[in-house]
Amino acid sequence: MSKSVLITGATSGIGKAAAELLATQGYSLILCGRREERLEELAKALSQLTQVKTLVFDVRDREHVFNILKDVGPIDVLINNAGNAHGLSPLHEGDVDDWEAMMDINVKGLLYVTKAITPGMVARKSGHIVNIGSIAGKEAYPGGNVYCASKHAVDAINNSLRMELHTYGIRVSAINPGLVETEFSEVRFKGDADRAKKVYQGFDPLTAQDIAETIAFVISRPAHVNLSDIIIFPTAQAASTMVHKENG
Ligand code: NDP
Ligand code: 8X3
Repeated sequence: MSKSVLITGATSGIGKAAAELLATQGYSLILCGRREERLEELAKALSQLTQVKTLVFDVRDREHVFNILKDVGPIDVLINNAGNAHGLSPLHEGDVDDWEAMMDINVKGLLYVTKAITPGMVARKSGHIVNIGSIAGKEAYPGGNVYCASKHAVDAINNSLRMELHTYGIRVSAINPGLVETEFSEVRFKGDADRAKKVYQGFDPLTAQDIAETIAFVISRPAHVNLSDIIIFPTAQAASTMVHKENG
């Protein structure tokens, strides 16, 4: 039987690219996100290749998360990908609603989904959890404050989970990308497409496909191999604040 993979945040960027790639590799998919139309469109396309189910929910809605995932069936691979940055202001100018969103989505949402899925993995003594962290979970940068805190939390959760679950034969892996050109910056800058575009100008950023390929590699290692913590940069980036751009 094909392995089942649940992907949060499958409506765009990294999650969508992962769904598209994994569909070609014989996994059955459970695709999650809030934008139902996008999910259905993707499911329709990928159902030519594999079995696809969609679940529409906001990871912040604790009760809904537990209810909707209660009957999801055995999940072999959980890809905790849903998340975003909201704003890039110094803390003293920051918008508290943005902070709430990042902590609620990137940290608490990831926890709710993981709590809903993990008991089944423990009972079956098998499974793989892949957490999409960030270089922002390894370093801080100006304006990153709460986003960095949320991704540092993902880093800590990833490490604790691995220690808690390795005795059950469950793998826990983190993939921590640098700059990936997706809808991420448009969300961060609240729909300001020009400002978002500038983030990725003057160098070759990572693509969602690059991260999808990394996910596919991580989950296709033999059962005794766990790639526990990966940092992946575009070649032009050496740290959060160090990007070599042409013309400055
Ligand atoms: P996108 O904005 O393209 O995708 C974000 C995804 O998260 C969407 O599918 C969105 O779906 C989902 N999402 C956001 N909020 C919620 C919510 N409240 N409930 C459910 N789903 C939600 O960005 P990326 O693909 O770049 O981001 C994916 C992950 O990668 C994030 O965790 C991000 O922090 C991380 N990352 C991104 C980097 C980058 O440079 N792009 C670098 C390092 C890490 P919908 O809106 O339909 O709910
Ligand atoms: C996304 C990459 O540098 O914008 O996590 O924080 S960055």
